[in-house]
Amino acid sequence: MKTFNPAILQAYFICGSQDLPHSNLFQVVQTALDAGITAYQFRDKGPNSHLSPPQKLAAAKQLRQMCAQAGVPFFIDDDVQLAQKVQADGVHIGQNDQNIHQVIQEVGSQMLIGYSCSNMAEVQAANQIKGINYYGCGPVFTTSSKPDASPVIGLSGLKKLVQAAQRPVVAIGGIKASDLPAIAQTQASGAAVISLLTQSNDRFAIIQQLLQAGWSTD
Ligand code: TZP
Ligand code: MG
Repeated sequence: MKTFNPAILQAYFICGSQDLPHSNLFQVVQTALDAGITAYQFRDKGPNSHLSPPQKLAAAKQLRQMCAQAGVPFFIDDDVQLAQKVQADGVHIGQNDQNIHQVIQEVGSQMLIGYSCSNMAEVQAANQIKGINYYGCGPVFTTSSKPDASPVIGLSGLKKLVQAAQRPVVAIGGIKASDLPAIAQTQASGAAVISLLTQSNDRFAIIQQLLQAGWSTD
């Protein structure tokens, strides 16, 4: 069993090739690791991904190693097979991805499991499922990184989901640095971000702000 420390949700960086059309994925992730992100998720999907399946496997292997070297948990989005191939620390599963019960059965004893919950019904259903470590709740704000995102829930929606959740929550979707104190006030355990870091020219400063937002440690 992997032990799960909710503090890994504080500064949770997500990206894949589709998020970095003009820069080197490995360099960006290495900078983020050096600056202190607490988790990294390789999420490579959609029409703008520019990795073939073999390139995706090679990238996952390299990113996995970089995270291990930094002592930062490495998650894979929506691809249990790939996560197994590279011995990821965890998988993140969406409501429309592989069935969560199947995933728990296949890898729950080896890997951490995150699950996306965008509304109260999804949180309440997820609370009944044994073996999930955290929920990703959002989009809190409008996001341009996920074209098929669920409706925006806002800070008040996030707060309600955090209250109902029987697991730690990482907030996601359209989060900017100026939003972090308000997000932390909802008692979320952290923020998961793509564009806040991929589109920043001062990743170090942003990551300090993520780390210092005053997260709930419940
Ligand atoms: N799931 C819900 S919103 C989102 C995902 C993967 C995208 C988050 O990206 P950004 O750029 O931080 O809004
Ligand atoms: Mg997904």
